[in-house]
Amino acid sequence: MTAPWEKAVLFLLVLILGGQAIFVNSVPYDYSATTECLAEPLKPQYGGGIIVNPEFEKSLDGWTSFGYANVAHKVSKSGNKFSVAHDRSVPHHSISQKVQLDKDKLYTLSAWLRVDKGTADVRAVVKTRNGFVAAGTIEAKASCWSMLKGGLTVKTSGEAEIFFESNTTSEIWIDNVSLQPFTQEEWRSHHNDTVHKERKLTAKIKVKDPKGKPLAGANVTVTPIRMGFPFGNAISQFILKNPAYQEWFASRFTHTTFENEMKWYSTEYTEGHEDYTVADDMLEFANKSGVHVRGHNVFWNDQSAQMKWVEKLTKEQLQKAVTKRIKSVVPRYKGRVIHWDVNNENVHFNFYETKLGPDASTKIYKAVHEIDPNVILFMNDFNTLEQLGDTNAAPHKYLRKFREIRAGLPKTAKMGIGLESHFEVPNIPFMRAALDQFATMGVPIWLTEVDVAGTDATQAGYLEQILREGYSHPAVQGIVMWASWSPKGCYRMCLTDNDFKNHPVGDLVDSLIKEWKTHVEGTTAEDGSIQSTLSHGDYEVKVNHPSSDAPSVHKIKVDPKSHEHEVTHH
Ligand SMILES: [Ca+2]
Repeated sequence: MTAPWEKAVLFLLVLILGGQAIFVNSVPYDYSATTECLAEPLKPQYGGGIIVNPEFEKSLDGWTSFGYANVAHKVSKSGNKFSVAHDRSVPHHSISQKVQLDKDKLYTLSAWLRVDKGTADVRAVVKTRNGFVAAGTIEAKASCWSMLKGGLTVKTSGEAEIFFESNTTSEIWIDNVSLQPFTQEEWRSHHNDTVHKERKLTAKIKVKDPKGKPLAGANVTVTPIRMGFPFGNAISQFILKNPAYQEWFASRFTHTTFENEMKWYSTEYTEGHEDYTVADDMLEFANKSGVHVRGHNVFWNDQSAQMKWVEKLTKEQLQKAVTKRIKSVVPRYKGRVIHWDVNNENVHFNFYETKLGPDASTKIYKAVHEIDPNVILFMNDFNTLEQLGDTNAAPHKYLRKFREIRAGLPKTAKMGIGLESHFEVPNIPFMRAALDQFATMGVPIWLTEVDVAGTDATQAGYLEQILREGYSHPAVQGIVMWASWSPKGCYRMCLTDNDFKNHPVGDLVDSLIKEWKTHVEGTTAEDGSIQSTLSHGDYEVKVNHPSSDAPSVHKIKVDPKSHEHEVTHH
């Protein structure tokens, strides 16, 4: 059997430059990930990439002790060979391999890990000339093997050393390690492949005359009206009285989230005095503009986001208040919001669990589902893609909470994975590897609050990397940015100034929207049809033919359910 990586290196990319065809070996990206713990590890991705002796078939060749750990070579009952770092008195005493890293490349890392007792968070770390770079974390167990998937880039080219550390001093078992470098061109080719497969399709438009006969030689112009891929931005209540803000927003985005206005502290700041006026008005603006709304949020699990009156309630009183809140906000917006962030920042915080018991979140999700069975119930949290240092929010921790909540819900309940994406400096290979892990859940994944801190020259470049990675990941189904405007500034990132003139990040967003939409013009063939590659979305089709003076105008929707469209010219 041919290993996937062998097929991969046989794949040839043809670049046409100045009329010359150049053949480049391009390694396709392996999007697979395993989030179940297995009795035996799977083969290393890419045959191990640049790792020497990745499967430990040749004893410990290429590997050395890191710190003061002792390293052993072992064989399982089924004959699998692996390494064990033992006698570890501190977390980083481990096993390592020296590698040469290039600052212009992106590295995808994977490894299979196990511990000898209990569980431990095991982290892959790369010691570089500029310090230590974290590349990914997984919870390793004693009974089975867990796959760590991550990645990194480095600031300076040169020798580096990869090792695994844990938050305990138990043995770490390591096997089937892979570190695969990708050039920038290869990384872009992965984006292009996904965009072609997931965001576009070959559409056929057949033009007929009023008698139903194919109309050859007709000039057809296909102009995008609305992007099919959900791409949005948060809004604030300032949009209600500001026509310039309304025009700027509605001409760009298909989806939105209200920054604060649906939150409990906005609709019932004083106990018993509910006021939905602002949220209702914003929803009306969104409906009028054809913009879909993510409901944000029923509750926020952060202690510091609670009203004074809520903090003072007894357990019984809080339970009543929680039920009342659900029965108030969920029916009100039933059918009018596509998602609910149900108990925001579930992974980081536990206000409701602390007050009401460990299954408080599950009960809340269930109650929302019972009232609005069609709304997608999202978990929504930060740092999972953004900060490897925040180990409380690592992908495996997020998934543990996700599975815990899902296990308590009826099978019919639809859940979604919301990744806030408040970035500083993105680690793009890690971001992709984390999304691969979430993709194993088979539910909608959205980047829900994308922004980049800082206003320096790097901000637009980082935002571009993040948005392209999200748009080009096969499992991501929508992106909403967190750049709602207010006269006093934005949360962390403003796309425009106060006159709605673009900042560099705004120009970037506009250029991506332009790139992601497709325009086509052509002439129908003998069979009256024109065929072209179009991005998913709504289009206006204008037909001109010498048989009539005026053009005819039609609307079509291009999505995976509809490849062929028929229009009648006058
Ligand atoms: Ca092995």
